[in-house]
Amino acid sequence: MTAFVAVDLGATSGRVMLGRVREGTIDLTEIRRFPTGPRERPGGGLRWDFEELSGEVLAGLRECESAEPVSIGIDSWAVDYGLVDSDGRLDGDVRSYRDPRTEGMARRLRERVDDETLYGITGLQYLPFNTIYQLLSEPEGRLEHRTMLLLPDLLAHRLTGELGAEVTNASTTALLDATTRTWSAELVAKAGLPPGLLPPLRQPGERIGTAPGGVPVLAVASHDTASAVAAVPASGDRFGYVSCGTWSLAGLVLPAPVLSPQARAANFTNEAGIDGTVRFLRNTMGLWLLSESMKVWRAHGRDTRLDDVLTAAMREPAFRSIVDADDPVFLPPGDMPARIAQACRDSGQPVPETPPQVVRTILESLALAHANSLRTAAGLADRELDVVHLVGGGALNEPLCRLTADACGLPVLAGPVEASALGNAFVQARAAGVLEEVPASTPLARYEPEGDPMAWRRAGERVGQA
Ligand code: LRH
Repeated sequence: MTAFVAVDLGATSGRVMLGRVREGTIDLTEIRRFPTGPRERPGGGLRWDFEELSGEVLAGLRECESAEPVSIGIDSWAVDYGLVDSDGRLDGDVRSYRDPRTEGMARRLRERVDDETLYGITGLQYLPFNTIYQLLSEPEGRLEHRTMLLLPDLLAHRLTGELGAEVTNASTTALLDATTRTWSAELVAKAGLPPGLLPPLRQPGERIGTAPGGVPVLAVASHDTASAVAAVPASGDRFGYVSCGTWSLAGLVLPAPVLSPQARAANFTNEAGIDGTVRFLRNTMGLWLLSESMKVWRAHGRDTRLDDVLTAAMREPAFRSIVDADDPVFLPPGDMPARIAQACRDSGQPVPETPPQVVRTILESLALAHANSLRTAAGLADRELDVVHLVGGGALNEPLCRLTADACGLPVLAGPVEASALGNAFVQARAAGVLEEVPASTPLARYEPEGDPMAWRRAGERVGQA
């Protein structure tokens, strides 16, 4: 049996998985799981503990040794990076995209590159934390004689000593040309970044080097969303997907980017996928709204179990209060229920008071955001959709899957849950020549749409969704 190690780092937890290929399928076994969340350093912003992260990954890799893996692949959340000096040492910390340091950076960039040009080159959704804005917020001179490595590339560098930038994740920096899939020298120059900052690009499936212990490290689709979408068990082109974890990424797989003014106005992204595909999607807050709320309730000593609160939420009246799940006010860590309450107050809706009421608001708002993104994507790309695949941790959230089906007016197929790890292992297995197609994993459940689609439309209109 052939085994591959998939290191998959999410913004709340990371895991080292073994993917064993057996009769055309990949069996995933979790070898190690650890929390990853960013931490506030007094006076120093919100940071990931890279030493702790790489220690966990190394420990996980050691635990995989007896399976004699063929290769190792690493994927993680996008946009964040470390700076490596000319001796190959990590200089400073890896900052979190939730750190407010990028405030005002979009304005600064706009003085040098207008929005139309930026979108025309990168095709990237405006998000305040895109790497280009993080780089612009670095202190004067800090980028000189440094190489920027996105997190999976930084880990690969720790394992192999090799420098590079895997292309799917590089496409989230706003420095990659979405059409040519090469770094945009024009943007690097206009943004005033040192020309040597960006390392050579590498493609999914390419060998990076050798890890301690002698196992090859392969570039996979190192952006977790790219790996998750590579694992969507769909065929044809009449499907949409929602990769649902900390974030909800809802959209389509396309053969080429859509760089139209309409796509820019709708704030759609064209991220690079495997095999030259494009992930045409919009990024919304996702289960972060729920996990941050749960954190607050638990901190206040409420014995809140997720399953109980989800069940209770579904007994609350429908469409009482809706929020815009895209609103940047929900981005930083902190008191989520209070921010949701404020958003409802500001829009003249009843204020959700109890955890079930807050959770009902979150679930409906997320389902609406999913439906809105998919409908807009289909319109912009001139596609018809028959089905929605919901992959990632959100596939375990039954009410959310059900409401997403209702809001979209389409069946939802839920699963796989570990889509990123599966896509990661798949790219390795394909490079090793032991699999050609992503395994058609059995969905956890199929949710048929119910209820009145117009009621969802009207609810969406409350938060400006057409
Ligand atoms: C999901 C994700 C998403 C990015 C965000 C920073 O984990 O990679 O695709 O937009 O994190």
